[in-house]
Amino acid sequence: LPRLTRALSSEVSFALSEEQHAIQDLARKFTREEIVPLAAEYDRSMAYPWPIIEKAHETGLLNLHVPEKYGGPGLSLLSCALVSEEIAYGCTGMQTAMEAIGLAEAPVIVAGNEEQIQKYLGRMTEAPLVAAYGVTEPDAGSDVAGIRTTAKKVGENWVLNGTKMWITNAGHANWFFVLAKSDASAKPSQGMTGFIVDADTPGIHLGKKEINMGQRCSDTRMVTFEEVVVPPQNVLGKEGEGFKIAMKAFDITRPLVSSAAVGLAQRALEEAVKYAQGRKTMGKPIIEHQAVAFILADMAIQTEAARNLVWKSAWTKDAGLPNTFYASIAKTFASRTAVENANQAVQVFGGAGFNTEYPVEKLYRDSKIFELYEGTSQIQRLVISRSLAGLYPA
Ligand code: CS8
Ligand code: FAD
Repeated sequence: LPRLTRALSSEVSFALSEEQHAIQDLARKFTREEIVPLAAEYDRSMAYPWPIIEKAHETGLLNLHVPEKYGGPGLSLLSCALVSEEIAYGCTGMQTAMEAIGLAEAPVIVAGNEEQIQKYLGRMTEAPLVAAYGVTEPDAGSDVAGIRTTAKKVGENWVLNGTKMWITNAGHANWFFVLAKSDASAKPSQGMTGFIVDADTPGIHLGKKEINMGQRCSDTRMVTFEEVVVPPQNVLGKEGEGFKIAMKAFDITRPLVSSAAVGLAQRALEEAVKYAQGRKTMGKPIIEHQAVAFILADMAIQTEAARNLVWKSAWTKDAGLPNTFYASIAKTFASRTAVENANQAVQVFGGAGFNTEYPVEKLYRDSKIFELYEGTSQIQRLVISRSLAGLYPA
C-alpha cells in the first residue's frame, strides 16, 4: 500500500507557521471584504469577476505557487490550499476563475524550462492576466487518453487542430496549456505533447460562454484550434511527455480544488449554525431540537475530516513524496462533503433555503461541480484503486 516514508524527520503537526497564518488572514479579510458582499450579484449577472481578480492580484493572492525567482511568492502547496479554502468560502465561482490560472500554470511548473517559466509565469505575476488549461474535449473528459486534438510537425513548428470543451477562463485567457496527440502510433502516455499556446495566435475560435448550474460567474467555453501554429520553444518538456505532464499537474491542483470544496462546506456549516440559532419553532431555537443539532454536528465532522485529508495531500507533495493517492482521496471526500453540507444547509433553512434571498441555495448549486471537474468521483476512485494495485507512482 502507498505509505508515507519514514524518511521525514519532523513530527506531524497541525500547527501553521506565522507565514501561513498571515496568508490565511490576508485571504480571509479579502474574502469577507471583497467577495462575500458581491457573490450573489455575480451569480445573478454571470459577469466574469475581473475587478475581483485584479484586486486579488494587487493583494498578492494569485500565482501563489510561482517561485520567487519569477516574481511569485513560491508558497508551499499547503499554504496555497489555505488561501483556496478562504476564497472559496466567499464564492467558488470566483475561486474557480482564480484557481484555473494556477491549473494552467501547473504544467509549466512541472515541465517548463527556464525560458518558458520566465516568459509565461513571469508575465502572470507582473499583471492581472488569466490563463486556461485545455485538456477535455467534447468526446473525451474522463478518458484523457481518448483526446483527438492533433499536433503535427510542419518544418520546425507544430500545427494544432481540434476542439477542447468546458475550458475554464477560455474567454479571457492570455495563453492556454493544450494537450494534443503528436504520435497516433504510440500509446497515449507516450504519444501526446503539451503546448503553451498564446491566445492571440490565429486559428483559435472561442465558443459561447456556457450557462452552468452553479459557479455562474466562472467562464467556461468550447475552444477550437484550426491550423494553429505553435513554435518549437512552446513545447513543454519533451515531445511525447504531455499525458504525464497533464497528470502531474493534477497532483498539484486536486488538493487545491479539494480545499475549495472544504471552503464551501465550511460556509454551509456556518450559515446553517447561524440560522439555527436565530430561527425558533415550538418555543425554542431550532438548534435546540436535537434532530437539527445533530445535522450540524455531522456537517462539522465531515468538514474537519475533509480539511485534514486536504492538508495531508498537500503536505505529502510539499514533503517531496508522491501524492497522487492522497490527492484523489482528498478530492473524493471533500467534494462529497461540499455537496452534502450544502444539501443539509438548505434543509436547516427550511423553505428559506430554497430562496435566492438566502445564501445557501447558491452553495447547493455551486457544490455539485466539485464531484465532476478535475476528475469525477468515479475517476478519483479509479486512481485510488490503481494506486492500491501499485500502478501509479507511490
Ligand atoms: O485519464 C486519467 C484522468 O485523470 N482522467 C480524468 C481527467 C481529469 O481529471 N480532467 C480534468 C480536466 S481539468 C478540469 O476539470 C478543470 S476544473 C476548473 C478549474 C478548477 C480550478 C483548479 C486517468 C483515467 C486517471 C488515466 O487513465 P489511463 O488512460 O487508463 O492511463 P493509465 O494507464 O492509468 O496511466 C498512463 C500512464 O500515466 C502514468 N500516470 C498516471 N497518473 C500519473 C501521475 N503522475 C505520474 N504518472 C502518472 N499522477 C501511469 O503510471 C502510466 O504510466 P506508464 O508509463 O504508461 O505505465
Ligand atoms: P464523461 O467522461 O463522459 O463521464 C460521464 C460519467 O461516466 C461520469 O459520471 C464519469 O464519472 C463516468 N465514467 C467515465 N468513465 C468512467 C470509468 N472508466 N469508470 C467509471 N466511471 C466512469 N476540463 C479542462 O480540460 N479544463 C478546464 O478548465 C475545465 N473546466 C471545467 C469547468 C466546468 C464547469 C466543467 C463542467 C468541466 C470542466 N472541465 C475542464 C472538464 C471536466 O474535467 C470534465 O467534465 C470531467 O473530467 C468529466 O468528463 P466528461 O464531462 O467528459 O464526462
